[in-house]
Amino acid sequence: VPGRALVAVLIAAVVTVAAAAFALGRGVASDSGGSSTAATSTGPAAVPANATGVEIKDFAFNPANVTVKVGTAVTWTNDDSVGHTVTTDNGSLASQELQQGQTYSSTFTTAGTVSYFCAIHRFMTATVVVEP
Ligand SMILES: [Cu+2]
Repeated sequence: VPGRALVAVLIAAVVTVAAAAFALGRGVASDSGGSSTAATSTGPAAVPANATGVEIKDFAFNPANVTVKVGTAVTWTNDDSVGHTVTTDNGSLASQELQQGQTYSSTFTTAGTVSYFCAIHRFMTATVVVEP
């Protein structure tokens, strides 16, 4: 029956528009947030594919070695109660002293291996391997 087919098409169109509006709303919300990490962790689509995280915990970077593609943003989060830094000798990474809960991010735009350390506790060393 042609009439019923038309109704089905209309319903499909409305659902599509609603889904698009919902997705758009989520995008705008996460862009304007800045520190909306908690809000955006509710769905897998909210976590960018070109981002990864390193936890600083118990005087160690975890994982100590991460491999990422060029263009990837790495975010370090200090979960220790003492301050740490994310530092390289050449200054390519130079965080402030991160207190508990604070984060530092850097986007890696050049392939290669970046060895870094905590400037306060020089025994804390780790690497980021950046693949082309
Ligand atoms: Cu440290």
